[in-house]
Amino acid sequence: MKNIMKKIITLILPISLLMVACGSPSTDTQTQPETAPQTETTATAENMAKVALVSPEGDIAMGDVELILEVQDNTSGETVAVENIEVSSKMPMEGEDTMISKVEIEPTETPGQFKVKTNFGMAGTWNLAATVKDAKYQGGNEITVEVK
Ligand SMILES: [Cu+2]
Repeated sequence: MKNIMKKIITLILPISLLMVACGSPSTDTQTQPETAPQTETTATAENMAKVALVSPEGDIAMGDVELILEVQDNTSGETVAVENIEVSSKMPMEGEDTMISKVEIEPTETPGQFKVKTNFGMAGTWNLAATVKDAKYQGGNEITVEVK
């Protein structure tokens, strides 16, 4: 019985956290799946990659944005043509629930680069948590974006 209650609580908690959005209309914020748990595959230095923001280079304005993210080999820094990436777009709020924005990811003509569409509904610091989804490569990191 205790275990069942624990399960129910851990299911309800994240949902209730997502119910409240701050600052922007609730239509702007949508549920994103949490970052998937690490796969069982053992990672070595040869198949670790990171995700970097390549565009835009300057200031990012509030509202709808199109970003270009690139997957790079951790060791060589070279672009890696991975199958896909997962990205979440969140703004941590002091004393309020984290704002979570919808993210759309499309491949570009350049292998290893992805077009990421999201909405920065508020000025301030946004965190893009990126995870590599590929049979050979793995890795993930957070990209911090200052929105004006
Ligand atoms: Cu906010």
